[in-house]
Amino acid sequence: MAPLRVVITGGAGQIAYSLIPLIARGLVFGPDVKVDLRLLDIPPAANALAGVAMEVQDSLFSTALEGVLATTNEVEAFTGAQVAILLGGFPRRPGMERWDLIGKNAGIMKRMGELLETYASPNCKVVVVANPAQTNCYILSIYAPSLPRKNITSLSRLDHDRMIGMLLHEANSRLISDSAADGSECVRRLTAADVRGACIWGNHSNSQVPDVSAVEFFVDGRWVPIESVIPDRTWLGLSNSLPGGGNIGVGPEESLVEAVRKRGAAVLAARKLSSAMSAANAIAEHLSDWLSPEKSGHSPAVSMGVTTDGNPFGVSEGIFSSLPVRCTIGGDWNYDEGFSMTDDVRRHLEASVVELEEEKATALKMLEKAEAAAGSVAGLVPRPSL
Ligand code: NAX
Repeated sequence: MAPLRVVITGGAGQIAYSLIPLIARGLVFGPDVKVDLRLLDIPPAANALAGVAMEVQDSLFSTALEGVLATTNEVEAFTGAQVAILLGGFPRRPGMERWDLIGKNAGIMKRMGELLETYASPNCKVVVVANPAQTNCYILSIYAPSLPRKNITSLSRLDHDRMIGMLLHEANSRLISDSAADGSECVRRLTAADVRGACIWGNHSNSQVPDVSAVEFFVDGRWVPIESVIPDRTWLGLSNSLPGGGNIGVGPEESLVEAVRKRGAAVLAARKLSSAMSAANAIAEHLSDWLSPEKSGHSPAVSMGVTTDGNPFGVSEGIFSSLPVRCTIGGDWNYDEGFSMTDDVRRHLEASVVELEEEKATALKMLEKAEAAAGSVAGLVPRPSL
């Protein structure tokens, strides 16, 4: 079988550095799938990229890696790409407004869309990680109009996994201290496979809505509701004590919701670098649930940034948002219609959707401005369905 051609933009960056070994060891696309890896970065990062290529060679990856090309030539990188992992973006600099960042990255995503449209495989599967990830998906969808919109996704799995990690930490502490208190045998530690029903809704930003209202744990051979293990409704964000219902993100102590929203900032403050190992792992999980022949069709509901067109949750169409999906056999996914939203979650999601719509409008405005400045007379030609 011909190797799977995978392009990673931002190949010299820190997430790529953690992601490449996962791909090369067969942990993303399956152990039997050979990968032809194309690492793209911009010319100022060419030396760093060459260093990464040297390290790939020195690592003697033979399991899943058929070849690796490190290049600053966009066409070479995107030609025939069957999977595109878009990490490359403009970083936020001190003093830079959020809207400036959206404008800079919209320009990069416009170019990525054009490359996908012209050079990639017509069924290329895309995961956008570079921020603002969901809005970047929207820009891609305009400039790669032939690519099925379902093929364009963004990473919200890191937020999802952060929430699961925090739930497991809390649940295991409680189960262990309960068993010590009543003198029973040491309990089995819960793992990620023992949690279901978690979802991140909305934008990959502080407005995201981490939702545990349907979470269940697998304890003593059966699925039990979250509150039977973690009865602290305030910490979980399930309390209805505030006027208007619910207290998502509000409370005297940091709630789970706030902790998930601030986790990226907490890692950055501690490491002086943004999340990379966990981001790479989340990308690997996102892709393997979606595309690995071993896992495809067997995954539980997960959070993915996807098109809202035709969604059953009442989220306005024409944007990309994190929603619960189930991956299906053959590299497809469907909305998880079994998820019902509480009124509280819906209220918070509406605010996040407003933010996504504002980001989209800003990105389009910035692109129009850039095109006008470049003397383009063509202007934007949005897809007719928008
Ligand atoms: P780095 O700054 O380490 O790497 C980014 C790389 O992209 C650099 O090597 C840069 O030269 C390259 N690049 C810039 N413009 C490019 C272009 N036009 N074509 C190709 N390469 C280009 O960032 P890293 O920590 O790897 O993070 C990558 C992106 O992921 C950032 O935008 C970051 O904000 C975003 N994140 C998104 C997350 C999510 O959950 N969606 C979480 C992790 C991460 O923060």
